[in-house]
Amino acid sequence: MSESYKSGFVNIFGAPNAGKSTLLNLMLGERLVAISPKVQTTRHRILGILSEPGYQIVFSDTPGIIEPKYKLHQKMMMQVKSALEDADVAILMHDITRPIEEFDMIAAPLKLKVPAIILLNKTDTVKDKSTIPAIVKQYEEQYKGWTVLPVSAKKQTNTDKILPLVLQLLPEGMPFYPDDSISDRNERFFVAEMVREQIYALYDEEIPYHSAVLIQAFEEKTTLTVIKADIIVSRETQKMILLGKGGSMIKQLGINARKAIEEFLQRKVHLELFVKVRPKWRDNENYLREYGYN
Ligand SMILES: Nc1nc2c(ncn2[C@@H]2O[C@H](COP(=O)(O)OP(=O)(O)OP(=O)(O)O)[C@@H](O)[C@H]2O)c(=O)[nH]1
Ligand SMILES: [Mg+2]
Repeated sequence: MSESYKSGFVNIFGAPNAGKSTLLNLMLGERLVAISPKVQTTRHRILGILSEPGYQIVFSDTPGIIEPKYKLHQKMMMQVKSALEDADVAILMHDITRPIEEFDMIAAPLKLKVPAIILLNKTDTVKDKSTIPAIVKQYEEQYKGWTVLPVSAKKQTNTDKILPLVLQLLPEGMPFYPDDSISDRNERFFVAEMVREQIYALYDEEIPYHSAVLIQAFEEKTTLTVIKADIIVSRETQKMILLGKGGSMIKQLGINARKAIEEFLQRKVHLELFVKVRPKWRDNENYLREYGYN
């Protein structure tokens, strides 16, 4: 007897830094979306599409849920809202070492009407592993009907259980995307994200939170791809920090970002970065739109 085809939207929600983007990359087996130890790395809803014989899962990575302080944050939470609206299955991620009350504060306002899987992530950081079953039980009792799974997305502990769980909950249906597409976003988007990821990795303090990356040119030449990108910051002082002494920091940023982009595009890349100051861009509707935050 032939099995029916399954397809649906599996949207990942949680607090900043829970490991949502790490999970998306793990499920796709590809370094698609940006990850960093700093909070608020993801600013968009980003689809990651997994097509296999018999099913297509359209995962959505979403920004960590926060109380908005800027228009940028409001846009980020709009992205979360859109993911709430079309989810067939929700994955709620939470750092297992954080209190359950924090999870409640995130989960309750979502008012989920779809089946959910709670992933208690970062079990590798739990010193006394024997405490894990009791924590899981606490969530199971509070969230009856939802499956609770302790995992480490980073160390890939227990993560082989995620896909079967998702497939159990996935509705029957036709595929939404061609089976060779991996995302709804184009190469330019991911290239900008890679520059941003390297900014998160290289700079401390407020720099990453004040930075946006705008691809100005993306030209495929015969032997390489020429990419020109603007890095937008809010203040002149941030520009100085980005550049570093004698341009040393931006040079390093360029090298790191180029390596990541070359790996992604599987092509040689020539990358030029320009730093521009746009005061208060995070609260400016026009700038936000220009930088792709809709
Ligand atoms: N120790 C440990 N670290 C993890 C695990 N999963 C993710 N991380 C780390 O946690 C940090 C945040 O991971 P992300 O995947 O960027 O988290 P996110 O939920 O997408 O964060 P935002 O986009 O800011 O909301 C990164 O430094 C990851 O390497 C895990 O299982 N164990
Ligand atoms: Mg993320």
